[in-house]
This record gives sequence, C-alpha cells and structure tokens, in this order.
Amino acid sequence: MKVAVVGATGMVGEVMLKVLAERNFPVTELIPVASERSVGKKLNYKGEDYTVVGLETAVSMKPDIALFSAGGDTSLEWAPKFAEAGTTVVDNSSAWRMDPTKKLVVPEINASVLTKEDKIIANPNCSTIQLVMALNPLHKKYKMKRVVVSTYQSVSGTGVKAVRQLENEIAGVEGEMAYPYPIGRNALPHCDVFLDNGYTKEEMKLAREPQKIMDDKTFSVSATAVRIPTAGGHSESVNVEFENDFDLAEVRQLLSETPGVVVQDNTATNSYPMPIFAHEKDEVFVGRIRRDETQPNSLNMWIVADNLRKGAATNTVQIAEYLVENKLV
Ligand code: A2P
Ligand code: 11C
Repeated sequence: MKVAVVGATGMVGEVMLKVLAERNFPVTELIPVASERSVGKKLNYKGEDYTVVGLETAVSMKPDIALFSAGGDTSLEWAPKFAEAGTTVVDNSSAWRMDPTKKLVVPEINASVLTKEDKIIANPNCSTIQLVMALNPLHKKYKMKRVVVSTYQSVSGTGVKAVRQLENEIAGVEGEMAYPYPIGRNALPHCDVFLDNGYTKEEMKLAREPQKIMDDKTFSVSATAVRIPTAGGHSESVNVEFENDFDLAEVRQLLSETPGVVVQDNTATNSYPMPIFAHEKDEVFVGRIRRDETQPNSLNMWIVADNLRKGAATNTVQIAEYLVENKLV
C-alpha cells in the first residue's frame, strides 16, 4: 500500500507513523505530508528517512490510503481532492463525522458498514471512542436509555501549543497561551468552542457521535467536558441508565471479554484506570464499576484511554487495516 500521512509532523501524525510501524501495516511507499512550512523536512519511519511533501504533490502521487490529522479545514478542502484521485481517506478531524454520506467508524463496533465506495471515512473524536468501546457491549445486553458523562481531558488533545503551555507553567516561564486561563493547578470546563445551546462542541460530539456509531437513536448522552493538567490520557466518569437490570459480575465479565477493553477494577488493591497506566497503550481501561444506588438499572464507571492512540492514531490505523484485510482499497 502507498500510504500518505497528512499532518505527519503533528502530535497525532507522529503517533500514526509509530502505530503503522508497530503493527507492521503493509506500507510499500510512505508519503509524509504537512504544511508548506515543513516541506523538505526529514521524518524517520522504520529506520529510514522520508522527505515531507506538500498536499498538492501528495495528491499527484495517488496514494492508496491517506490518513489525515491536519485539522478540519485541511480535511474539508483536501480529502475530496484525494478521493477524486482514487485515494481512500481516513480522516481524524471533526470535518466529516456527522455528514450523513460518510461513515463514522470504531472498527470493534461497526467496521462492517464499510464498502469499496467509501472514499472518505471519519474517525470519531477521542473522548467518544473510549466511551463507546465500553458502552457498546453493555448496550447490546441491557439496552441503554441515558448516559451522563463528565470528562477529564489531557492537554495533548488540544495540541502542541497546549502541551507547551502546561510545560511552561510547570517550569515557571512565560509563553504562548493555548487556553484563556492557566491550565496548571486548574480545571477548565471548556473543551473546544462554545455553541449557541450553552454546550461546547466537544460535549456535542459526545452526545451525537455514539448514536451514529452504534446506529441507534433510542438512547441519549449528556456531557460535560473538562480540561485538566494531565499531559496525555483522557478519563471519563460515566453514569448509565439501562432499560433492563444487570448483574455487576456479569457487567465485569462482558467488559473483560470485549476486544480492546481491559477491566482494571479492584478497590482492595487500589486498582483502577489512570492516565499513567493507559499511556502508550492501545486498550480502553474500565474500572470503578458499581451500581448507582439512587435509581434502578443504573451503573457508574470510570473509563481511561490514551487519547493519541486508541482515541486517534490507533483507531485510524485499525480502520485502514480493515480496508486492506477486506480488499476495500
Ligand atoms: P506543520 O508541522 O507543517 O505545521 P498539531 O495538531 O500537532 O498541531 O499538528 C497539525 C499537523 O497538521 C502538522 O503536521 C501540520 O503541519 C499539519 N498542518 C497544519 N495545517 C496544514 C495545512 N494547511 N496543510 C497541510 N498540513 C497542515
Ligand atoms: C480534545 N477531543 O481532547 C479533542 C481533540 O474533534 O478530533 C480532538 C478534536 C477532534 O480536545
């Protein structure tokens, strides 16, 4: 496969290169792509140097697959140009996710919706992916009515500028601000931009994307997204109300049998998911599984994943793997 990575010099792009190499993706030619600022730069992939090219050049090279993580505007403008040239685009931005003509895919849940005709495929938001990985098996068994989620999101989700802001604050040096306030020693109830309904765009991604991925509008998700001073790894406190009652041991069993999910739940040994454990892992970690004693058929749990891996790069590469394995590219 001739594979282009658009945004190869960025935080997610770098992890995409790492994940492609680790998983031995069948790359016959790698095309790292970034903005004009980076053209000519060298990037290492499996011990070899590759030269960064611009978007125009990359389209003309007609890659089989292009993995995009260069922001929504770049995707909106360039994904259709790649698609027209015959390339299948897997896009990590929010640009195409809710477009009814585009598929929104978490491979463990709905890869089977993909066909050869899908030339632009959307990768969900990081906080959505880890949420649906844990909810899907439980929904199938007990049928969800309503989910209330509060997120604790790391600065790496915002990008390199935010990582630097946190590092500068820790080092006590002045620098550019990615957020309207300090992030060290703070918690900002503000991820992505505010919308007219009072929610942030991140909160609305959490409300809408799970329904599309699970192809079911019979449940609803209400979200509060919070940025905390963690370098990497998103955490989520999740309350779920089901139609049907459940058995806690069976919930743990179901989750531990779900590919890509790891149950880390033993209060006797202080065992629970945390960003420091999830770092550089591809799995979604679930713990603090307990009954919500205030209402029937309701569950509380805590979900953590590496937002740059399963939340972004790994999920994108898994979609590409499915396309190759099923001869859809
Ligand atoms: P560059 O490094 O040349 O700016 P991050 O999310 O970590 O900031 O990374 C964004 C990625 O998207 C980088 O690889 C960046 O390239 C790339 N990028 C940003 N804007 C464009 C653009 N207009 N065209 C192509 N690549 C872009
Ligand atoms: C965050 N979820 O942590 C975001 C990052 O829609 O793909 C990814 C934004 C997106 O702020």
